[in-house]
Amino acid sequence: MTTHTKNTTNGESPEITLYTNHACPWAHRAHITLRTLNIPYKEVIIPLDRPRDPWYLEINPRGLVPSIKITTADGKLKDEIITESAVVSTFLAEMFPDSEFWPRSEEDPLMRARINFFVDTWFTKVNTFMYPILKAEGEEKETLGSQLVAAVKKEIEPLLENAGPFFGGSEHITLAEAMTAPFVIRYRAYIDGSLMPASLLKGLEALPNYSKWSKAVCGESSVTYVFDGPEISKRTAERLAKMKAEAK
Ligand SMILES: N[C@@H](CCC(=O)N[C@@H](CS)C(=O)NCC(=O)O)C(=O)O
Repeated sequence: MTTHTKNTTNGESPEITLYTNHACPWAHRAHITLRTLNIPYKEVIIPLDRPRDPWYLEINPRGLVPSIKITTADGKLKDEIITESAVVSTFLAEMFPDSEFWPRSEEDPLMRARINFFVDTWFTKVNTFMYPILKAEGEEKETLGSQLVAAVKKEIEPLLENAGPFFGGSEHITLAEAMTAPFVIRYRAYIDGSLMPASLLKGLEALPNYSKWSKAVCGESSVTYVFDGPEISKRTAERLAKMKAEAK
């Protein structure tokens, strides 16, 4: 178990345990949120290459990471379990308010709507290409790669017009980045590991708003501190090879 002991922005000390695996993009969302909001936590790594232990299935009956367990210093929450990465990050953002990361609804409902729309767009219009590209080979990989670039150009580029460098003109990471950064940074690792075509990088770099934003995202320590690109790329390549062998 690793312990991260930074203080929270408001000085209170909740006890949070994050059940995670550093290879998981969904768990990565929780890491980014915890680190950005400066929330102390302990981490328990859940191995994903074997069936979950019964004790973990009691925490999360779905057997997935991430999950968190939280007890607050004021005793209002005692060993509460929260699961599902978007729910975990939004819960933390509301428990530990930081108006740059996720404004309170009464403060700025429009910004919340904009962030929600951005995240929805990323996952419905762009990220749907990621696994098909990873699985494809040769010409098909290239074609899907250019379709992803076209989707970023059409759907994401206009939403990043006022990025500064983060979403909505923010100088700091917002929930929009916490939700999408695990994938933005994986695209780079997959291109480096030849699992995604190099033409994808060229296409994305030619988009001025996305290019500036993604560079800022991938340079943030809250995004990089648990991310090992070559290792993730290697593991993904192994998983894909296994899936292909099983399909034969
Ligand atoms: N919708 C879930 C997805 C989480 C998820 O799929 N986690 C994967 C690792 S990346 C997992 O725990 N897989 C274990 C399994 O399927 O047995 C979330 O957003 O938290």
